[in-house]
Amino acid sequence: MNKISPLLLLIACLLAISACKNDPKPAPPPPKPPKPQVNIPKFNVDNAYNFVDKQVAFGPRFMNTKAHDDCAKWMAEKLSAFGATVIEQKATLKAYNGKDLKATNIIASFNVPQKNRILLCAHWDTRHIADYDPDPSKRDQPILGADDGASGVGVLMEVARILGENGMKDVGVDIVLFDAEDYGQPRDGGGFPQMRDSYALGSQYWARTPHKPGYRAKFGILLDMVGAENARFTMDGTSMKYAPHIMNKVWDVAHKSGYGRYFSYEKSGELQDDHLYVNTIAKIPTIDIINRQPGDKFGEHWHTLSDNMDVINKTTLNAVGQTVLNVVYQESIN
Ligand code: AHN
Ligand code: ZN
Repeated sequence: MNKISPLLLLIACLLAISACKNDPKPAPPPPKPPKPQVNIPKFNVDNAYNFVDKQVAFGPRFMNTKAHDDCAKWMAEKLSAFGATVIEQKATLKAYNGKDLKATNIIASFNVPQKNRILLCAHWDTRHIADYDPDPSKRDQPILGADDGASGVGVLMEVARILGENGMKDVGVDIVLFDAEDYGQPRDGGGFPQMRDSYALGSQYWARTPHKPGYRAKFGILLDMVGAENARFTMDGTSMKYAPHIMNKVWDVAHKSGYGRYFSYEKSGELQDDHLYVNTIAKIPTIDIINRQPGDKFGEHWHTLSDNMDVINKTTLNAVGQTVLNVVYQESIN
């Protein structure tokens, strides 16, 4: 008589089912969806290096020269081919020596309708005189500007190619290549009366007259002299005055990405670079990633005829390019 009555079994089953149905305990929450992860694309440093080399191959690229205008055309065409909306902003700017400089700022925009924007910038012109060359007889010659000019542009052109190929979410990017940064008055005046703010004429113009009236970006990053082997990016006083939170953010990303040896938390003196005018005139908090050696000196090759492809180092270009990409794609999830 060990048999369970079929009737009892049925009742037990029904009870079990109803117990389940009426369980007062809320169902356990479904496992949390993983934090939205974007796959951050890999910076291709060979492309960046070739973009630097290509600019240098045009020769010295200062205003009112054919090499300058040919390089502008190449950059604008390349950036369009990468899928950017490109604006060439032309202006005639008065130099310390009285010359009228025919300048072109190049603006390459991605995800144009997006209001939340990041500004990435560099200057593309090169200095007309090697006024710091060790050989005094050569100080009137123009420089190739592989580091001072081409390096920042080369990195940003590769960033542009990647943004065009991969797209981005919840953020737009404007790459602004400033002209007429480096036609500043030499230390000795060059035989002309002292002129204030004689450097960075292109960025001063753009900051007063942006490519779109009322242009805003959440923050900006300027790249200047980001190609040398021993580059050391310190926290300059101008960036720290106007955009300390951006500087800390970018430096932290660089360290987390494994590029801490280039990005030093050491503070350095204030700098009159393009970012000064983007901060003070356009009022966009903008930092400068710029090579500063001990004593706040620029690299040995600075404003000399040695600023050629020999100083360009792929490991440095990669550290900067991947850091910038990581910052941009971090913004696209936050
Ligand atoms: C001056 O020397 C005034 N400013 C440094 C900015 C600069 C020059 N960047 C490249 N060349
Ligand atoms: Zn320079």
